[in-house]
Order: sequence, then C-alpha cells, then structure tokens
Amino acid sequence: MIDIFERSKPRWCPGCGDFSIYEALKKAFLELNLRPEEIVLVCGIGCATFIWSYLNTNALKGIHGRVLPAATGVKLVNPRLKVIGISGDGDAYSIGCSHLIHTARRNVEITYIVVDNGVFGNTRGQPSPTTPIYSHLKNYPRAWPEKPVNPLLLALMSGATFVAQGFVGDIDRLKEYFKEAINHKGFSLINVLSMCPTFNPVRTIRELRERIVYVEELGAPFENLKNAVEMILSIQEDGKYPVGIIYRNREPTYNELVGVVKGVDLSINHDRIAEISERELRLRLLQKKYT
Ligand SMILES: Cc1ncc(C[n+]2csc(CCOP(=O)(O)OP(=O)(O)O)c2C)c(N)n1
Ligand code: SF4
Repeated sequence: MIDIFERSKPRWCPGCGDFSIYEALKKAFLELNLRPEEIVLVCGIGCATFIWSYLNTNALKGIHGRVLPAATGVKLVNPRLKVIGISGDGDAYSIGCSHLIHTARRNVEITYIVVDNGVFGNTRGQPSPTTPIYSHLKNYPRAWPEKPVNPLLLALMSGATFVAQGFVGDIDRLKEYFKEAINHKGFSLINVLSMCPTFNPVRTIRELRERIVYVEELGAPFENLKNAVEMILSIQEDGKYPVGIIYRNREPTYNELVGVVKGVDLSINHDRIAEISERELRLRLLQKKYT
C-alpha cells in the first residue's frame, strides 16, 4: 500500500523515541482518513520537531518555543485545517511555556504533541524543565538541583480541555490518543513520555514501562477537573506516571467565540466557510482588528 504520508525515511539516533511518535502519528492520520492537505504540522526547534520533514503534510517550521502562537494564527485563518503542534519538552515548557498557558485558556482547537524526553536533545544534553531533580545526566554529571514542571497539571490548571499522557513504548495506544485529540473540539495537550538514549541515560524504556499506570483502569477520562487532578497527584506521589486520556471536556473553542464576538463565522458553519476564500477571511480579520 502506498503510504501517502511518507515523505522520507526518518533519521534520528538509533533508539530515539521520536520514531514512535512518527509511526503513531502517521497511523492516526491514515485511520482518520485525513488527506495530507487537510493537516498542518507546526513545529518548533529540537530533534522531535524534525518530524515535519519526514511526513507528507503541510508544515510550518517556526522558531524555538513559538509553536502555539503560529498554530493559533493558522487555525484562526483556516479553521478547516487540522492543526498539530509538535515540540520537545524544552521547546514547550521552557522558552514556550507562557504560550502553553495562554493557548490552553483560550481553548484554541490545536492538538499539541510534546515529546518529553527529559533533556534538550538537539543541543547535546542539557537538563530540561522535565528533568527529574537529582538526576545525573551525561552532560550534567552533578545532581540536577531543580524540581521539574508538571506538564499535565500545568495544562489542566491553564484551562486545557483535553489532557493526555502517552508513552513511546506503546504505539497502538499512542495512536489512539492522537486520534482522539485530533478529533477533539478544543485545545489538547498530549505529553508523550519518550527517551533520548544519546544524552539521557536516566530515562530508559524499561524504567518508563515499570512506572506506568494506565488511567483508563481508574475511570479516566474525567470531565471533572478535581477528579483528574486528584488522580494525577495520587499516581505521581507513588513515583509513577499516569498514561492515557486523563481529562476531556467540551467548551466553546476560540474560533467559535471569536466568530460570535466579531460576527465572522469561522468554524461553526462549514458550508459557509467553504464559500469564503482564505484571502477574504484574512482581510476580514485584519479589518476587524484595525477598525
Ligand atoms: C531562541 C533560541 N534559543 C535557544 C536555541 C537553542 N536550542 C535549539 S533546540 C533547543 C532545545 C531542544 O530541546 P527540546 O525542545 O527538549 O527538544 P529535543 O531536541 O530534546 O527533541 C535549544 C535550547 C534556539 N534554537 N533558539
Ligand atoms: S539526540 Fe536524543 S532526542 Fe535527538 S535524535 Fe538523538 S536520541 Fe533523539
């Protein structure tokens, strides 16, 4: 079978978790019967973000930490597109962290995949915001003194309406989380537990596998925020990782609200959108902004 999404063979280091993200995403697109032209990958800087050059879709390769503002722009001017942001944990939770908060609270309909390998892989192994405290990394042999950010709680507290955690050792499940997120009306974060065998010896597939708790066995996904937060805390207190779709809720998306507020129907009436050219939509948005 011809794989319409394959552009070229991916090239990451042997054993890199990025291969699994690539496979799971490609399968998700195929199973959702999406066409390459219906998808835009918006990528930052880092090893994981090179996925855009291996997949046959539209892509916007931006700058470090600025995936979400660019993705928001794409979704606003062309709501028919499936907009998928790809970042590493450095891109998303260090330089790009404030954008995560604001895009989540706006509930922009973007699927945000963060490949969390606990290290800055592309710049040769500096500790990242998700490096566990007291870790000894290859390029930081002393015990790392900083507490990590908690991406799941950060996204939930910021207002994300879909929060999941995946694991690169389980591509089938990962593909299902991607499919659900892509179909979600609203902002979705999927933090994917991954590995950088070249620079992060602490994070191995074995270590991850031993510490995973599948949240579907605990009644997730929840619509109730408190239930989701309590479950995450109780799993993490035991030194484990929750994996699965943790929280999902339907709230008005930014396109829906902007459409209502500005009187421009951007996403609700798809027939009408089809009538309006992209250029016209952009002009209307600009006019609304400056008048
Ligand atoms: C403004 C700016 N600051 C710093 C850099 C250097 N830089 C490139 S990639 C990167 C971090 C990559 O780590 P991560 O986002 O975790 O992705 P990974 O490479 O591990 O997939 C950094 C700091 C840059 N390109 N631009
Ligand atoms: S340096 Fe790490 S994250 Fe980058 S390609 Fe190699 S294994 Fe993957």
